[in-house]
Amino acid sequence: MPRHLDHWTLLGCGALGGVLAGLLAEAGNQVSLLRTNDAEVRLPLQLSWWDLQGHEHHFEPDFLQTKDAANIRLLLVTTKAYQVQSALEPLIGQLPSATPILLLHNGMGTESWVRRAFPDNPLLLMVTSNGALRLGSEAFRHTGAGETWIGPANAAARAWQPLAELLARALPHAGWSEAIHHKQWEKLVINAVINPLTALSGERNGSLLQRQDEVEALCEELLPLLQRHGLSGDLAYWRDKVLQVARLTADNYSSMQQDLACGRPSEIDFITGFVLREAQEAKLHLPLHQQLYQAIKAKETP
Ligand code: KPL
Repeated sequence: MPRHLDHWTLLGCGALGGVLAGLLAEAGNQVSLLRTNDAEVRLPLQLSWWDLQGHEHHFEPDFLQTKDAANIRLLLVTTKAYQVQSALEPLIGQLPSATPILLLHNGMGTESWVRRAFPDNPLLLMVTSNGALRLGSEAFRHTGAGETWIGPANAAARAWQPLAELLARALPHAGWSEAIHHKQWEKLVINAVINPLTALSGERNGSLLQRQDEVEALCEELLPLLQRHGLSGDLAYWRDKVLQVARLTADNYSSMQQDLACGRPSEIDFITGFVLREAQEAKLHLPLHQQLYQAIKAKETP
């Protein structure tokens, strides 16, 4: 089993990153936060987070900068998808090639760049349905228990399967998946339906329970693409899967709704944009998803 498994360095500390940092620290792992940009950090860094039972926790992670890259043994990237490249770029040639990189974000499409930039590092992908909320720059709340999966994106990553056990000690449910791309696609379908619809309406996820025809039509358009990527499941399967998440997260605002409401860029290029690029390659037309993409882009750019 590779050494230093219990020292995690997190790049990106948004809602999910903050909660993961808290859960990992609570389970006895050493947690460091890395900044590769010049953003100022107030030290000592004190993170507060609230668990699912509403209990408050505090901890003080180490704070690392790009110059400390040689000491990073395990890198968990939890930035938004559109920040992955700029956040990792300063680490090219600095990060030890034996250090595994774990990518965790909504959407797909960052993997090929990371693969090119860090060709020798073990590359793992992570998918989670845990809910998290950012309450302030250093305060987070775990809002929903979910499943977490990690799996290999290259051959070197296969030796890192024990990470799944380590995560399982910290998170409600975590496991290893050799079919991690399928897990990513499943989450992608959910995000491609729930996120743009709620971001445009400004409503909570539960509002989609009254819009089942639209949910179904969006799922139907995706079916040929999903089949092409080896995902079985008929229309009823995908519609019910999306509606189940809408039901379980009924009181939540989707991340895209929150991003647009706060004037931040959205992850649309890595969710619907990724879907449309894949569809184009397969010569498939997805007019409803195309419309959603354009509508979000119009709302995103003032
Ligand atoms: O992942 C999500 C998101 O908001 O990005 C869902 C599952 C839709 C929960 O809100």
